Amino acid sequence: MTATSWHERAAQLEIDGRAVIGGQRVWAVAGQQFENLSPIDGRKLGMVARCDAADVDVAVAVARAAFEDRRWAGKSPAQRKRVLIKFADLVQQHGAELALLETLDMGKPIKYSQSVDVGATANCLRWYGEAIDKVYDEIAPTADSSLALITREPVGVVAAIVPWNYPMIMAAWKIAPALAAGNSVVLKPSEKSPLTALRLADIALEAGIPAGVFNVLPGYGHEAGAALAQHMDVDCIGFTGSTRVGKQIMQMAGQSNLKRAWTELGGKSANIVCADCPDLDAAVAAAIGSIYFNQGESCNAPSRLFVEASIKDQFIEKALAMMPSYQPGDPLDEATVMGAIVDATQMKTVLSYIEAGKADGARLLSGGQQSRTASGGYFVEPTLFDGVNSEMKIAREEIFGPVLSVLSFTDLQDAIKQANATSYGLQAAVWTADLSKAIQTARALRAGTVHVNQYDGDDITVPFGGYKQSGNGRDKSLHAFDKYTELKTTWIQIG
Ligand code: TXE
Repeated sequence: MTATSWHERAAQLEIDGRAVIGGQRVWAVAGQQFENLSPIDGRKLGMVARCDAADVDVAVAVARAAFEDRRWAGKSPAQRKRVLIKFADLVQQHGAELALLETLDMGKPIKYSQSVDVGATANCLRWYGEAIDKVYDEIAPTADSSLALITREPVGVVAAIVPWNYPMIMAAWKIAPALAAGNSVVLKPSEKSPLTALRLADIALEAGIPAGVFNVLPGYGHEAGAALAQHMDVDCIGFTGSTRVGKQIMQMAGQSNLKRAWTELGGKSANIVCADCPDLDAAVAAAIGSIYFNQGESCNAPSRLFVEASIKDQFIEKALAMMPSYQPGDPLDEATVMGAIVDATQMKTVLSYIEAGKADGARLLSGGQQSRTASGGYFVEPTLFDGVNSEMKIAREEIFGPVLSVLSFTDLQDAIKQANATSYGLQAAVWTADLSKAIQTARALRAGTVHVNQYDGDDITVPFGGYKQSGNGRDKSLHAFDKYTELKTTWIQIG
């Protein structure tokens, strides 16, 4: 489709901002709404239900009832598999609409909404559907006089609170394993990007997920989100978002019913490029591509680039040559690779970090400005700082924008030490042709994922999550079932 036809389609879109509870589209009990604005041009997309504690009470009661009567949990894994695969197929059939909603709502390029977000969402639903009837329980090696069965059961009512950077994918990472395992779910999307989550709930119903099993409540974090985290009848919460809110979620879980709380939080990932890097062009392309992808709004973005001093000038020269291809463009143009920042607040945050970098004495080599101001939207140029050190604010805090900081090193052990000198521990990378050095460095890096000679390793089959204040538990892979199931032991006396 051309940019014009995407714009025409966007103009005809009808936005339904009502919540989905018990299979019905409903406004918030108190009748409150909020405006949904597009970061592409500031245009109002529609009104959305501003759900709060009263709506959470209704949705959790509906989800509990659905869990108790076993309308979903009581289906065989093979039956749940069929429904989830249909759900995945329907997500693909509705792919153009979902991609358009995602782009309009949070500003990412339509090219990636289609190829990455829709594809990964469908793949995630399909994979957990496919997996669930292949997971076996266990029998413990006890004495002959007894039999001890170790079985997995759904935890019950799962609340999922997700952010705005990959609205559909983050929702899928929570709901797919939770639903496959037989739970009921209440999903709260970010107030900055609620639209695709609401459509996913419609599509789930069409696929055959029984009403009440998957509910979606749009609303603010301190209202609907906090009410879910504090609720006495929510058994488990799966959260992705900032470390600040992740800490609050764990406190609220502890102060209420000790619901299981799983958090996937921020990052400040280090990418270490040694002078013996086997392919410098690939290292430059990965460093640049990974920080500017999704406008830098990725928790695993490699925002700290450690380059060995002897190759730094060469590396930066090659990096600067790539910058023109990452200039922000119209997100509805299929050629665009850098879209809009999610909203004015986030754009101001990113620009203020750029000012902090300059004030701290980092050298701004490229970008640093707002861009496409005439559009009425929120765009920031891809930005590259050299001469950064680990004490600077831009090297310590998560920016969540297209800002890359280059730090140089002469001693690998010192680079590893600096890479680990952060409260985060989501991802890291090392580039070297020396296998022993690669493995030793990968072992020393305190991160949930370490890449060697690449940064794009990503598959639904591998766990995703962090060490330290990047969170606990893991999304993706069979390990995600650990979060949404309880282990039960049943002792049986024999003879
Ligand atoms: O995230 P929040 P924000 C980081 C990133 C970004 C910063 C702020 O650095 O610049 O966080 O983004 C809900 N109780 N990440 O403010 O607030 C909220 O409604 C319960 C990293 O948008 O953490 C939304 O649904 N819920 C990150 C979700 O939490 C609450 C992705 C995330 O919002 C709540 C997003 C509360 N008190 C931001 N307050 C990543 N790791 O991918 C908010 N929420």
